[in-house]
Amino acid sequence: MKKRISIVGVPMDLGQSRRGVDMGPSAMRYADVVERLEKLGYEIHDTGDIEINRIDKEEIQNLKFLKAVTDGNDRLSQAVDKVIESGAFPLVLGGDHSIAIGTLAGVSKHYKNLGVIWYDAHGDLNTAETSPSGNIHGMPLAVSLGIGHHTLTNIAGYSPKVKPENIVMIGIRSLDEGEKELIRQKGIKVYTMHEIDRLGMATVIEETVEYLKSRTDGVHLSLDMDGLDPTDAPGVGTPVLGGISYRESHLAMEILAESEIITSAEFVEVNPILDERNKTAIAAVSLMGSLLGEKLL
Ligand code: 6HN
Ligand code: MN
Ligand code: MN
Ligand code: MN
Repeated sequence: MKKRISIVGVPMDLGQSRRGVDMGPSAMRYADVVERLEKLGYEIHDTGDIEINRIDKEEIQNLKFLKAVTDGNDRLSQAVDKVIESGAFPLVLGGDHSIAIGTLAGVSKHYKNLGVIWYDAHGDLNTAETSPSGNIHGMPLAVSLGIGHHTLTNIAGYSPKVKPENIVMIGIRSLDEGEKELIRQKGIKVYTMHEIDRLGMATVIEETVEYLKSRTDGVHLSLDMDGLDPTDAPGVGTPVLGGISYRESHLAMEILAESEIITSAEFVEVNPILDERNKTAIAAVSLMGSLLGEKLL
């Protein structure tokens, strides 16, 4: 039987303040995500986009658009849950990174010890108390650890979604004070840009695979395109200089493909309004190809 992938689009842009990232799923479809993965021999089912309610009048301190973000993530978690129950691989296309809350809520109930690779310039470990922006896309990893506003942590009716020792963060180069404290307090494994420069991406990913393989029964890849350097991925809302190159990212995806540990994935923060000729969406789709087994020869 052909291996199946179900694509779930999430046109969410309310987790941050720059409009346009809601068009990310369209941009990645336009970059031929379906055709590219079909070529690898998969049966692709594009389930379309999750509905995002754009009207949110509730004002909650330092949690912008809390209700709309909660509702969208609630629907996303149900959609992802269904995909896994159908036996397909869930491939979620964002949208801003707040959607990791819903993806992880739908995925994690199917595993005893879900591993998470957080590929990002940022930690996304803020709470309303520590966030400098009030943007929920800076909070999804904390929420998944059970830390944050209860409407977010309780999506899908259980909490936490992930244990700190099952997380590996890669590409990190911009952390707020509260995030640094949480990383130390929880002992989360982090490869900042310093370790990537020092060890090389091959070693970083090989160590990541080794670490997660022994302790988890499934691994979710949450890939924020701002983990890449802005020269390679300019179409993101919160770019940070000094990032992972396009080539290093391909190498990372290829080693993950060989490892066969990845059981679900999401690609987020593609903002076509800020992009150059769809470059960031094209890069994202190319990385998906490598993650799912595409080879150069
Ligand atoms: N992302 N740490 C900053 C904040 O506002 O909390 C930036 C977060 C960026 C989040 O890129 O997914
Ligand atoms: Mn279920
Ligand atoms: Mn992020
Ligand atoms: Mn980021």
